[in-house]
Amino acid sequence: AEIAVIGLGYIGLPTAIMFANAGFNVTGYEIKTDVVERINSGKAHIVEPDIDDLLRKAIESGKLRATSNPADIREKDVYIICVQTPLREDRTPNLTYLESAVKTVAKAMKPGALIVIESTVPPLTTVRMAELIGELTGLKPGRDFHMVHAPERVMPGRIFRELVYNSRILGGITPESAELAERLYRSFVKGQIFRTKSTVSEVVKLMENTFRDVNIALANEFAYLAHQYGINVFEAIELANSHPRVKIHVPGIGVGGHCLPKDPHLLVWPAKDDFGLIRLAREINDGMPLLAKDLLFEALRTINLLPEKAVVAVLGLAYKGDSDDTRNSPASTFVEAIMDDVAEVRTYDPFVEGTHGSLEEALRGADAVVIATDHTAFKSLDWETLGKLMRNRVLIDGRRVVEVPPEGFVFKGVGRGEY
Ligand code: SAJ
Repeated sequence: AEIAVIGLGYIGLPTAIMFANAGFNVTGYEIKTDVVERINSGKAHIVEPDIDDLLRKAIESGKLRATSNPADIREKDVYIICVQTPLREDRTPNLTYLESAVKTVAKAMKPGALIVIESTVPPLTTVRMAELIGELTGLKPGRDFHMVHAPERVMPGRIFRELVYNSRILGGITPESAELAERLYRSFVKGQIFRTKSTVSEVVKLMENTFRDVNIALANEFAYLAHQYGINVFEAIELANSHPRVKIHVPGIGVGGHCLPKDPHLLVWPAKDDFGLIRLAREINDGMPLLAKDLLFEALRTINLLPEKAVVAVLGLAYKGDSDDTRNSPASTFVEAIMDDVAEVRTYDPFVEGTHGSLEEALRGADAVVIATDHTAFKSLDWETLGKLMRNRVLIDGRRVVEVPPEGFVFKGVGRGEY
């Protein structure tokens, strides 16, 4: 079968590579022409373990080619849509990328084609998109073409392993659609494959991330409590988790990335009723950078430094450890939240361009350091030496990176009520 993958981002590119290396002829369609050029020269535009080797293999074998020309994806057997479905300012889903991808496919496809949506979408979207294709082409969904929602469930940083070994949910608009998709995905998936209806797979995907978001919100609420009672929330969580049926998540400076901050909103958006728990969890998690801000200002008060005089160095810009992805990063929210109140905000991240190119430069003459991302490299820093570069020594840990507060620092951390 000839495959076209629409959208070559964090999910589309790895998926295109997997199908190409499984032996399919894959055309990757992407509107950003600089990305297309890069990929065709064998270089990935995203950071992910093993991606460069696997991409080079796919390009050199001639099985994968990227293009910005819609004519190159005409009359393929399979279309796999991997475009983003972000939120608008008002927290409603922006489906314009998806709709435009679907229209591109409708123009290019022939009868009998299988169309797969891997993007995370609000419930009922796949059925609606099938209807839209039907209107645009005059073809009948389920009879003249097949359509499936096959949500991606991979974790950045482990994408190639999880693409192979995770189980996969394939939601068809008809049973036959799901069967066709199963045959396709079996070419590289070693995990279980479950077939269901498209609305079920849409809900399943959104429930998974909502489950994680709500659980993190609970952990974050426990962190607030720990400050009230003067205890270390991490010690309490570890002890609670020794119970056989308790598994509390990890509190921190916030919940970022492209999925968790968005998916709970997508889940409830088409529903008629209001869903308080899911919305409240989002609010708690969105508010965490402000707890970190409070801790910073408390610490500055301890050393009698007015915020407007303070030089603050933020370590980490990525939304999570050892990633270069800054989408919805709590670090950015934190920076914005303190920007107008302090003299200077500096940023340093080993994987992302910040205001300063090295940790030492960022810390020289600074009054406070705030750790906003749990990069492995931050866990073994020599604070005694780094402290000597600083004008004042305030250390705020938003991510449980510092286990024992270093000597000579005023230390505060999210959930660290004991200091
Ligand atoms: N975080 C916490 N506490 C925790 C776990 C995470 O504060 O206990 C924070 C992280 O620091 C980060 C954010 O949450 O800022 C999200 O990170 P993550 O590692 O939970 O998830 P993502 O966004 O990298 O990937 C998630 C995964 N979903 C689940 O684990 C249910 C992944 O499997 C999905 O494929 C992905 O979303 C997606 O694309 O939907």
